[in-house]
Amino acid sequence: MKPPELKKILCGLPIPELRYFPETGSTNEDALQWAMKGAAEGALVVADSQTYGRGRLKRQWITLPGSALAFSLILKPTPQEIEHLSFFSPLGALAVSHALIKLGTPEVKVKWPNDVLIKGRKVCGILGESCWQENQILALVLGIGVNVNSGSVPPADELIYPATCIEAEIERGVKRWEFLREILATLFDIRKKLPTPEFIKQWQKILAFVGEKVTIEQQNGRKSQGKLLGITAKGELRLQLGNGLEESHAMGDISLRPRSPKFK
Ligand code: BT5
Repeated sequence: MKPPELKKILCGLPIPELRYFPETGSTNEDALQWAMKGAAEGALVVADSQTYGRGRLKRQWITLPGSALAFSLILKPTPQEIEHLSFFSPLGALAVSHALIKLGTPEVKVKWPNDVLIKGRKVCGILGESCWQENQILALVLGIGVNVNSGSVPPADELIYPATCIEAEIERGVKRWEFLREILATLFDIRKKLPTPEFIKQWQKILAFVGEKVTIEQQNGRKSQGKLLGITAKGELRLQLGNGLEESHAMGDISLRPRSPKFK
C-alpha cells in the first residue's frame, strides 16, 4: 500500500493528515510523538506491521505483516468529551463491531471494556493513550489492532486469550483498507453519540457474557466472581455477587474472564 492510494480510499473522512509505515515499532508511540509536535485532530498513523506493538498493562500486541490492521487515530476531545475520556476505547470497540457486523460476521461481542470477540475469540484489541501538557490534554490516541486475514493470528503460545481473524470466521478474505475505512467512518459517526445514554445502550447491547459467571481480577490481584449484569451509565461493569449484592467496577487495570474451563 502506498500512502496516496490509502489517502484515496480514506477520502471524504475527517482525516487531514496520514502517515503510513510498512513497518514501525508502535503506531501509538508514533501518534503520541506526532501529537506532541502538533498533529491535527483526525490525523492517522497506519502500519502494515509492528515490532513493538503494545497492549494494556505493558502487554505486547502482535501485528504480522500483510494481513492485519494496526492504526492509531489522534483525537482532540471536546470539553464535553474530556469528562468521559474512558469512553473512547469502547467507542473504538463499537466501531469495529459494527463494521464486522456489516461484513456479515456472526456472534460479534465486546468483552468489557473494549476487546472485540468473534465466537468468543479475540479479533481486535484497543489501546487508548493520552498526552498532556501541564493540566491540558493535547490529544487522545486511539490505537486499534485487528486480525483481518489469515496469517494475522499470532501463535497460541503468545496469547493469554484465544484469538481469531475475520477471514477464518466469515470464510472469505477481506479488503483490509476498505475495512479500515468502514471502521473509521463508523467511529466518527458513533462519536457523535458520546457520551449519551444511546451510546451506553449500543455498548450494552453487544456486551459479551451478560448473564454468565465471570471473574474480574484487579492489578493488585483482588478477584471478584459473580454474574455479569451489564454496564452502568458511567460504563462501569455490574456484577452480581454470590450473596446477591451488586458490585460495580470502573474501567482501569482490570481483566475479565468468563468462568469456563478453557479460561482457568
Ligand atoms: C490490547 O491489549 O488488546 C490492546 C491492543 C492494541 C493494539 C493496537 S495496534 C495499533 C496500536 N499501536 C500499538 O502499539 N497498540 C495499538 P490487551 O487487552 O492488554 O491484550 C494484549 C494481549 O493480547 C497480549 O498479552 C496477547 O496475549 C494478546 N495478543 C497479542 N497480539 C494479539 C493479536 N494479534 N490477536 C489477538 N490477541 C493478541
